[in-house]
Amino acid sequence: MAEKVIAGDRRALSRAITLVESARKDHREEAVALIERLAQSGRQALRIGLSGTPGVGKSTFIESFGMMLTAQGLRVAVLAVDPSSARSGGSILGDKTRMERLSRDPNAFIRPSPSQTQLGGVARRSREAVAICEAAGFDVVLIETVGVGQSETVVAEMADLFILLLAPAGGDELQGVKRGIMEMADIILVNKADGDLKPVATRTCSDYAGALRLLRKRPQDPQGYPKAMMVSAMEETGLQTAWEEMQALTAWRRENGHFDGMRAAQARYWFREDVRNALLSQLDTPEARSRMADLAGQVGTGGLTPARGAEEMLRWLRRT
Ligand SMILES: Nc1nc2c(ncn2[C@@H]2O[C@H](COP(=O)(O)OP(=O)(O)OP(=O)(O)O)[C@@H](O)[C@H]2O)c(=O)[nH]1
Ligand SMILES: [Mg+2]
Repeated sequence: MAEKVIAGDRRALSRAITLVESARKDHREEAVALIERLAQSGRQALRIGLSGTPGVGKSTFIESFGMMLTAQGLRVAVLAVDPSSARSGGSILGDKTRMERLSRDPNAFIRPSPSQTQLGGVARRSREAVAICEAAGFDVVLIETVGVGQSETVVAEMADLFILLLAPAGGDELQGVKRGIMEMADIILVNKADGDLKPVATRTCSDYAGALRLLRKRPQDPQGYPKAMMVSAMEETGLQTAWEEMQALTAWRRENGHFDGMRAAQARYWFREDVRNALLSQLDTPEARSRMADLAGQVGTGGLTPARGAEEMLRWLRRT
């Protein structure tokens, strides 16, 4: 399968992603071996994380930005990190029909997000899907997430560039974008800078440019970054400039060791997350749950102190 993925076989690519999405234990072992083998390909894509609230224009942006890149001869993969399986209308699955031009483009590959509820599991799968697309020779991997709390962090931890898409907003409120999210952004794109919205977009953009300048300087940024810029995904304006900024920032980071440094830090992060998640999953068996419930009952009636109960539980886990 690894050979086929590296050779650019589409079906193998889809099957490889299905494999890493599987929760079955034997599949997991195969997946770990596959990812290990694929890592030897030494190929690197530019991984771009994209976040934004529902309706801001992520799908429209990915379609027009993706089409622009493929027109330049680049191969583009699109993945999604979607923590809630409940989402229907805005899911990338429904989008495959909406991203109509891009999904028909032979130089593009769009993978709907697996329906999942647990962010930890989604994160690992998406990260491995990124690695698979990278080994398959894509030049750019776009990872989309809807802005709902933790998922931005997850995406930022697997991307070389984190792009925040925002809508033009009247008033002086900075759209309630959390400081933590702002601090992750490498480039803010104010979308819908067209028609009647243009003047509002201009003001929103300069508001955010100002807000970005107030943030603490990060070592991975050259002078003038992070940047806020205007685009119109619909009218396809500003996209080339945005792409040039992304490339310039990436080039600088490569030259200054930050690109590799960030990837190394991310690898360490995911290593720790995998250990943490594996430990947590030990609590997620029927036996463990029933043991927990039993001990919790005893703690509730005062038969056991919380500390003693926890000790009992850990001892039980080590035995099993
Ligand atoms: N005027 C204008 N409208 C846009 C632009 N980009 C997207 N829209 C419109 O905004 C609406 C939402 O666009 P989507 O691309 O579906 O937004 P999304 O962020 O993918 O939304 P979810 O998938 O629900 O999270 C649609 O009606 C688009 O036509 C733009 O550049 N200008
Ligand atoms: Mg969408």
